[in-house]
Amino acid sequence: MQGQVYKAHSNTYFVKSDNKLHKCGARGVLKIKGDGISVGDYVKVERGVISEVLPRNNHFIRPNVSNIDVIVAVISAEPKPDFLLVDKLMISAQKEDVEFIIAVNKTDIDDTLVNKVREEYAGLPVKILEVSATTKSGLDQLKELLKGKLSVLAGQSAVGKTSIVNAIFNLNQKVGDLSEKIARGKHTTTRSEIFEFDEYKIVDSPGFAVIEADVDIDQISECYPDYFEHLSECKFRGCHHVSEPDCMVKKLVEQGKLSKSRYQRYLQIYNEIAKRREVYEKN
Ligand SMILES: Nc1nc2c(ncn2[C@@H]2O[C@H](COP(=O)(O)OP(=O)(O)OP(=O)(O)O)[C@@H](O)[C@H]2O)c(=O)[nH]1
Ligand SMILES: [Mg+2]
Ligand SMILES: [Zn+2]
Repeated sequence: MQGQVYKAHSNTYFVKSDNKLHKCGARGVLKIKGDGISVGDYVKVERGVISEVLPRNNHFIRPNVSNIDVIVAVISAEPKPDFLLVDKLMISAQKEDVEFIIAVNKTDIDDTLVNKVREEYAGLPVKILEVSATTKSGLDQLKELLKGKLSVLAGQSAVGKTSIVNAIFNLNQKVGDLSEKIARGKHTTTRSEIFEFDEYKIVDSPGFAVIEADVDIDQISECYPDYFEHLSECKFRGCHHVSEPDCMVKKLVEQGKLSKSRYQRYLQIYNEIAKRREVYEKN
């Protein structure tokens, strides 16, 4: 039998095949490898045991999902928006060549954040939507963009990812209490899982404060389309736009033609990746 992994609970996997969910185990070697089996994987099952993971179109570390068509980064005014996280999600999407959407949620309590988001991500290949899980405003438009695709909702804890899935599918899953979450750092959703409804397949994922973009230092600037288009105007061919002289990206940031805050976050991500490589090379 072949099918797709819809959810994974420690060593048990639920594989959808012939419109049914089958509870399966997995061969030892597949479990040991960290990225052995993930939600979204197409797998071969023999006698109730996953024996093989078929080649993936793409793979993400956090949330741990594969074969994704579109990433929806959810943000809200409360909890405070984390643009660093949005940037990292966008880097992953660029690297894996996956469509990227930013859903600004909770517009029923704040309608100003969307302007900031539009400014910050101007000219980039991203669709920015205003939604509210509470009033359901904007959800039809979001739904339209997700039709026929496997999408994943990602973003900080308590931005309303599960609330959006509930509102779209008229479900009644547990959502968290915002104040409790911020106080205790508790996540309400603990595992990624595919929800399927007609032509929609959506992965609701647990919120992460930090997410690792699986990119190397030489690849990161290529994951910034707004910087990549100016690379030929930089003095150095492989310019990282950090400490190189005559860098067009830095010039445009200084002139206010590229967002200063996005560039500062770029440096932060760049340094994080550089540090990780140093540690890796030492060991
Ligand atoms: N006012 C308002 N509150 C919302 C909206 N969407 C979600 N909330 C509230 O935000 C809180 C967190 O919602 P969740 O859906 O649990 O958030 P989550 O992103 O799934 O959080 P994790 O599962 O921890 O990652 C709950 O109290 C929701 O009622 C919205 O559109 N407007
Ligand atoms: Mg949730
Ligand atoms: Zn440069």
